[in-house]
Amino acid sequence: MLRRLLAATLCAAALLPIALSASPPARAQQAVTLNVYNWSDYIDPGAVERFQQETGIQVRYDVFDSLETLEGKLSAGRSGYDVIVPTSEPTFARLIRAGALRPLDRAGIPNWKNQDATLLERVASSDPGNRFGAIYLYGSVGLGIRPDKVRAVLPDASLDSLDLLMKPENARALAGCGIAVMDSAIDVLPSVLRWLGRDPNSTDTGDLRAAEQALLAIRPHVRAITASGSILDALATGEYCVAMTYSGDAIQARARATEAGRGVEVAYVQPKEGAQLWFDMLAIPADAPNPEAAQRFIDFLLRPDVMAGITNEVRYPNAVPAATPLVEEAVRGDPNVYPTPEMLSRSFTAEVLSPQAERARSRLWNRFKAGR
Ligand code: N2P
Repeated sequence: MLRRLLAATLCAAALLPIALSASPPARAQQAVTLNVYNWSDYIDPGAVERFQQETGIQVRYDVFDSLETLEGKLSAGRSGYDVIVPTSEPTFARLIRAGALRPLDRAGIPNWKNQDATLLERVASSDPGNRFGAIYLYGSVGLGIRPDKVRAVLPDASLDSLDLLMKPENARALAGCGIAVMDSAIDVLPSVLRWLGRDPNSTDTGDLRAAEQALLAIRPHVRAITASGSILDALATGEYCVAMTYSGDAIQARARATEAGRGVEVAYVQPKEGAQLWFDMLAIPADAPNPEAAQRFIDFLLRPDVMAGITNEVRYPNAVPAATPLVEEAVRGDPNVYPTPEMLSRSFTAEVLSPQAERARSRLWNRFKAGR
């Protein structure tokens, strides 16, 4: 026993210089580069700059715009990333099960406590004990639309339903002014199944066939099945009348369109059928080259002032309640940004499916893209 204690003490002593070098002087840290892999249009660039200035850690920042791309990059191993932002279900949960993530050391993340306990509990279904991830931002899947253009073509259509996109007669009518769907089976199929009145997480062949038929029926009217990032840009310039995408992306497009002042009006539709709700997590790959810098970055992001700046910029809600009073009134009061309890009660979340079921979904998706 004594020997073990002694060994532990020696070990701690040996670690001491490392622990000390984790804090300034900045000179010792100049060589550290933090490799971040985040969604596109998903941070306040000022926050990254501030982190670099405060810590002396250089940030190399890459972006992706679908879970498929993130999973592809990570499954190859040795991604070289220190911080990634997978959605809690299915990607984050899958990465945990595969042993691809490093447990967070809460002692190195004092701002961990700033997170909303109820939301943390919600994501604990994919990460029991919240060992592997802090909540970054969350949101829903719905439609970015140009209400005036849609009304001009479909004066009687209600603007609160996925019917706008999924009913073939609507899609046909709207084809001329532009329909887009983000290129992600993972984030689109659940809503299509829900619209059909089926289980969003169904693996049943009949359900999937129904989803495929519904998608193929609108396929001739869809102009683009493309990266969510390019949908945001095109929505902002008025290229699409209806685009299936992430909530904050549509709301960012609205803000950009308003700023440009060219008369493009954009709105977000959270489907009344029930929207898919997702949580994006801050996580560290098991083989991250700089896990300590990663922890500092996560801690920095969980600061109320930093989080508020991010929400103001990207129009997604965060899980730090102390940040809410610092968020602009218009953003904080927008039920499409911070969903109402009523919206939440109608929402659903994705689940992890078997690899076989995922493959069936991605084959279905490829047929939708090809249009046959
Ligand atoms: C940001 C995309 C939102 C992330 N452009 C969806 N989980």
